[in-house]
Amino acid sequence: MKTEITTLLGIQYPIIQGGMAWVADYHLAVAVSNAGGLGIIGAGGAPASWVREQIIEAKKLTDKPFGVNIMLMNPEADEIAKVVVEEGVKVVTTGAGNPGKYMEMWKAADVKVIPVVASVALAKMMERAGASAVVAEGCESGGHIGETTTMALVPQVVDAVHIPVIAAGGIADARGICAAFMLGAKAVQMGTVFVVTKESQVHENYKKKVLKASDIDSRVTGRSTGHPVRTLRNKNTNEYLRLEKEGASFEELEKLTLGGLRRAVVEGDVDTGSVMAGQIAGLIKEEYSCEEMIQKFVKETTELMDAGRSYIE
Ligand code: TUI
Repeated sequence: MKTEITTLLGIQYPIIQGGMAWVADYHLAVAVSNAGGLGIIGAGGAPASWVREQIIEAKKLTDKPFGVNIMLMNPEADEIAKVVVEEGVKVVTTGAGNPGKYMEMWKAADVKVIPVVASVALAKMMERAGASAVVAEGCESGGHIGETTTMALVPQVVDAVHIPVIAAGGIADARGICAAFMLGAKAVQMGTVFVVTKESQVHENYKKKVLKASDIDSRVTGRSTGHPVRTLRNKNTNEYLRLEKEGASFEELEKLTLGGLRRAVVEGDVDTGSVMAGQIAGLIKEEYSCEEMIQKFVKETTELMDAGRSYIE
């Protein structure tokens, strides 16, 4: 399954694991990279020292390329941006902001930069700034999201830039991967499917909640504050959405989300915690190892691609 992205990154399959805060640690990233995809360590809101330790552990366990995702709202983003250079990380993805101010430093260090974008405007700006590729992430995704769906966003970004585009949001099987290729993407990034893999260190309650979710179980909180976040519905989202409707202040709403992701992922409090997951959670019913899952995707994607002509008479 060679594409512009597998060549660019030196990986076997065009499958990238999302850099999910609190979830994507070195265990998960190494499992995905060793299975032929691109594993990513998600810095999330963690300190730079944690990110450095994770990179060091990952290097002990794989010779394959892996990446680091820098969530740009992290107060230590400036330091993390330097850590990835110092530790010789080959690929950096960014989220929740514009990484423009780091681009020169990363390019000088030969780091491949792949910003996650939710709009054509940011994709074009990132191409001009020297990005190697972009992830076009639709609002089906879990966590912090933009406005536009994957189906609408990906072809518009593909037409707007010359660098390869990676599709994300709402993809969790070979059908989604094929659809992404049809939209012009050269790879996919998936998050929710990797949350429930055997190598994922998230609390068992979190995995169970994702595996039990149906198609209509996600909610978007924070639209009123300008920070929309998709999570699986629970006591926390009910309370948040009620307060948001009543016009609660940013501070009041913030109190509900603060630390919520850690509470859900680490402590397993999936009632008052923040269970970030994409709309595709309803499709995910089984726990696989990363190797099993990636092999299944590759086999089924190849079969579906070969069967392509049979879809029209
Ligand atoms: O970043 C993500 N997803 C995330 S980050 C995250 S950590 C978090 N934890 C608690 C509350 C809130 C966040 C969880 N999920 N995806 C990539 C992404 N980036 N989606 C949307 C964007 C984005 C949005 C606006 C990128 C840039 C942007 O504006 C750029 C500008 O011009 O400033």
